[in-house]
Amino acid sequence: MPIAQKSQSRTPIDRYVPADHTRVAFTGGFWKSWTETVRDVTIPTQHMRLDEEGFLEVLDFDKPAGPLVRPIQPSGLSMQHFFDSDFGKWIEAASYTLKNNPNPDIEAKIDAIVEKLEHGQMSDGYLNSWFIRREPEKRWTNLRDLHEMYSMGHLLEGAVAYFEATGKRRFLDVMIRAVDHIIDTFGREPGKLRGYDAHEEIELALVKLYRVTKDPRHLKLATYFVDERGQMPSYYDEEARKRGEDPAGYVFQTYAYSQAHMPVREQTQVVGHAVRAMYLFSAMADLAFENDDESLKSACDRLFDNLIGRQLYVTGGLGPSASNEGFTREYDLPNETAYAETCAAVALGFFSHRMAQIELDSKFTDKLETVLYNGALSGISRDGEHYFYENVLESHGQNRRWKWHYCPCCPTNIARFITSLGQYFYSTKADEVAIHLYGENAAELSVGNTLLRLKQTTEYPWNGDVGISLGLEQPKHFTLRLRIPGWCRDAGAFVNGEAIKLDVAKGYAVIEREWKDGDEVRLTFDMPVDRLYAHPAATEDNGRFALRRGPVIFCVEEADLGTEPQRLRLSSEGEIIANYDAALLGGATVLEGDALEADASDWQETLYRTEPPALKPRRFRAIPYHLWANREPGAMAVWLHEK
Ligand code: FUB
Ligand code: ZN
Repeated sequence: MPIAQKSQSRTPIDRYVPADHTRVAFTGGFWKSWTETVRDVTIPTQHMRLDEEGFLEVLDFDKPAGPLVRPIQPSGLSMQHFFDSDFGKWIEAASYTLKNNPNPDIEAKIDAIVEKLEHGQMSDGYLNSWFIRREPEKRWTNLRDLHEMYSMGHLLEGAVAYFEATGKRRFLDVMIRAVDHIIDTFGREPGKLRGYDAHEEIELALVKLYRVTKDPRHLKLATYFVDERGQMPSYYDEEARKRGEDPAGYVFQTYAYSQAHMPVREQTQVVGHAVRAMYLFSAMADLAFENDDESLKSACDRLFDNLIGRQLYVTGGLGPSASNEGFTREYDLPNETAYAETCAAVALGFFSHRMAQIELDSKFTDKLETVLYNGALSGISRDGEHYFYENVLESHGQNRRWKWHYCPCCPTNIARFITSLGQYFYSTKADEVAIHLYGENAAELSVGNTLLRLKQTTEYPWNGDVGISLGLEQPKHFTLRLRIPGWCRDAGAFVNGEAIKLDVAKGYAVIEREWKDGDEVRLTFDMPVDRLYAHPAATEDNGRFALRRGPVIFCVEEADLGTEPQRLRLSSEGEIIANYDAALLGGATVLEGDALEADASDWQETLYRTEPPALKPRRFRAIPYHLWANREPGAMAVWLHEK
């Protein structure tokens, strides 16, 4: 099948560039304590876990490989095949903190890993601790199952981040040599393998590398991997036969598992493994941006719409099924068995954010905000050192946060998301500044050649009042685009105290004028408590609603209720009040109201009877979903039964 070509008559893609996260400081408000906790607790403790769990030992290239820390699974993969990815992501997350908060101890730990990687790297540039130490003869023989490029991709992202934070080139040079080796090995040129890794990741990492090196070969390789994906006959069939295996014996049965069942531009439904899908789509958005590729942009649009229209949990979680760590049928959104991996929610943040740089539309940044305040943030505990891999929307108390995981891909992913958070708040281009997210911070942005100092003063997401002050050396004419959140039905805007009529384009209020130092914009977003109902095809949620206030989705926990929240019946109309509780897990808004509880007191040993249970009135309290499972064990529900 021919590779889809860029349309000649395409509309040029209008691009925004994200803020430099090191120039966005969370000086107070909601994100201050989260970013500090991740920097001061999460990053150091993750290194401790990597060490004490035996992960770092895989880098002792001079020693014979010891017993496996993680056994081989039926797919042929051990988690240990991709331990390199965990160092890569940890280095990336840690690096994002270093510029503004130099930390010689963390830097020394990164340097020690880099030294070992450099020492172990093969003379042709190949770098993967598993294959170098255990099965050198098998390298590049199973791209379908064994994650070689996935691991290298994460090391590459780590190397780029570390170089940008410290200016040290050593790790970057190691990884450029590894990429040179991949360029020599893969591609359409005669003598090369026409392969691509089944776990996407290297594609977006290569775009990051290209943005640093400006070496067109790096962009070309990323483009090749994305264009080659799903071409038939399948590389994975051919590769399996070369290994002497019958391709029909593939454990996951379909290459849809890896979004490799058809060329990416022909895909219309989001399928397969959720993290893989989001990494692929992030790379596609990157390449649409870099290559001005309208056909890739259209594919991303279709897939994004399919995801948010039919396959996304209300929390921004995605991928309901454990069996493929991913998608099943549309509208299949079970709550108690939701897989909704933290990595997938974080990666949807990556994808949404990238889409917003190509086309400024709040449908993208609304989802970025949803994952940020809900389905991704739920993946880390308030103390910063316990995690969820699966982010269920309902529990009977069996789901507890863990200190480390059998497959610890999620902790470093949520860490890198939060340590680079500033980039998601703002974007700029020529004479425009876009504000995507709200939360107290102080930022320095470049608008053309002008330095703009922006300061948000707000209690968001607990309160919908946002003050934005502008600092400029001299007056400057530019357009400010301010996201009006999709959840908000009544928004107001004021410039220097005067109400202005909202001119909204694709969900962003547009204010074009000459701005001067000291100008103040104030936004007011009405934040009532909303009851959200799901599409009837999402049958698990029939007869239930979820509570949302602003960007935050709430849940009811047994810790507040004293019984299982599944027993509650809530009215579709009764008043639900929002109160700020300073004592709750560092401070959070909670919702309180009247409910009915199915009374079990007259049932004794009866399991079934012809009379329904009596309903007794009581109060209930709901807390932000991202804070659940930070107190004593117990049941939880996001979707509550309607009376
Ligand atoms: O396979 C590598 C990572 O581990 C995936 O992205 C996660 O889903 C977990 O399986
Ligand atoms: Zn994960």
